[in-house]
Amino acid sequence: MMNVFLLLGSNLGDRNAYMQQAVKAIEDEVGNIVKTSSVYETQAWGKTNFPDYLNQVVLLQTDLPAQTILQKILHIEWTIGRVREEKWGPRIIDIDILFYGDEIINEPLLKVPHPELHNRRFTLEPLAEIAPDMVHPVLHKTVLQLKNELSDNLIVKKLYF
Ligand code: PH2
Ligand code: MG
Ligand code: MG
Repeated sequence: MMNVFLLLGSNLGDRNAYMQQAVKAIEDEVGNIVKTSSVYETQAWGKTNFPDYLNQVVLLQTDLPAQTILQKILHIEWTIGRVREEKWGPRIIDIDILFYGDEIINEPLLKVPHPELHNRRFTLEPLAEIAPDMVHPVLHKTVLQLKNELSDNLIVKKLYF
């Protein structure tokens, strides 16, 4: 079994409902969720004039290959109703693979660990809540260390568990 960390995000419409739909679809179609972080409300990163996001990290265990997981999460985004538009633009749901065990994947449409993970407080705060000791297989630092070294000071606040 592989430990797979996913990041969920939503900053458009009924954010709570979309996040819940995503968690349920992941359980049904991708694998057993063994841990979930709290839900955080986070300032939009990249283009900061966009509405705040909800973000949450989930840990699941699955035997599926990473490419299959990618196909499944794209399908889930699509069934929830995501329309792909502007890069970093508002979206009702986004599901990204953060870690796939400690594997390093460098394919055109799939880079794991997520290449921006270590630069983003909205990712590292929820990730550190459930996996502070996880070692980043490229940077060889724990999630907690990466969080402590962040220079991203956009607001990230824990909403509820
Ligand atoms: N996702 C992005 C761009 N900016 N900002 C926050 N706070 N949360 C996100 O999930 C997010 C973002 C691209 O996927
Ligand atoms: Mg994303
Ligand atoms: Mg994405």
